[in-house]
Amino acid sequence: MVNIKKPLMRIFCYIPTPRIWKSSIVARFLDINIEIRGTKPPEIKNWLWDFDARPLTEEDKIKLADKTSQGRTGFSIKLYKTDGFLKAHPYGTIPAAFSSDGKIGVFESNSIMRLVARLKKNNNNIYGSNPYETSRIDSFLDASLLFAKSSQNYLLSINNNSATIKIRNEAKEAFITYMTGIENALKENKKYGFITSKNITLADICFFCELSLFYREIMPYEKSDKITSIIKELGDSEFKLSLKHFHKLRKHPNFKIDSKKYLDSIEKKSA
Ligand SMILES: N[C@@H](CCC(=O)N[C@@H](CS)C(=O)NCC(=O)O)C(=O)O
Repeated sequence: MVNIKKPLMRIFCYIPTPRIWKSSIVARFLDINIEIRGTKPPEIKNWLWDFDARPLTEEDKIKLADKTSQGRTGFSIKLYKTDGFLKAHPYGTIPAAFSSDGKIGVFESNSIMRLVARLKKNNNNIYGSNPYETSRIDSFLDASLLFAKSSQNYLLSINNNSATIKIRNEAKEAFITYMTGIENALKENKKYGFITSKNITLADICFFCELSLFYREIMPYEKSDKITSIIKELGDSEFKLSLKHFHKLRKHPNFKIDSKKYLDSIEKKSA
């Protein structure tokens, strides 16, 4: 829970993950209460994927055996997804957000983050203050998806020991493209130090979370020393402003709550 008011939405996912931070950081900025339901990544396969998500009992597993479906992205085993879950979430993925009555499903972490921002109607410029600013923020969120696709492919291959130089280099190309746009935007807006505006917006939050997600690739890949870290290879000078922005944001209290332990642990393991 982010605060004590009645939650305006629920998100089901494994935790921690920077994909969820997109929403929890926005919720903190806007003082919106969202409910996050889930468990550690290895345990999520033993949960019922539903609006009313919960750990499965042995009895559930027998009763729901014919309701399982093969996981596609990041899961090599069968998952227990209810019909209600699949109706609300046609791609069957997590993070999975629901309206507080469970009737409307919102998927894709960027869209879930946008929902949080839209729940606060007044005094809110975190998603831009006119249609042009909002759409420019959307442009950065859409651009991040192209990077996220290759990044996810690479990170999953690291997780299951199947990384290849080809997968790594595709991720490198996507990373360079994404970061070049961020770097150029920060250069243009140097006076304020944010990606699109005078203040933090969803573009900055999305950037922070996508880079946090990618950050785990700085840890050594034990299966092969030919797969080396992209971030380390490119060093600090290539995307100077972007990396400075990332390290500045991680110190902000609304970011730090989620990210400190996660990023510190990655850095410790990569030292
Ligand atoms: N681009 C999506 C990624 C969602 C995604 O790929 N989720 C995976 C876990 S990382 C999933 O739910 N897989 C379930 C399955 O394959 O059935 C986002 O940012 O929300």
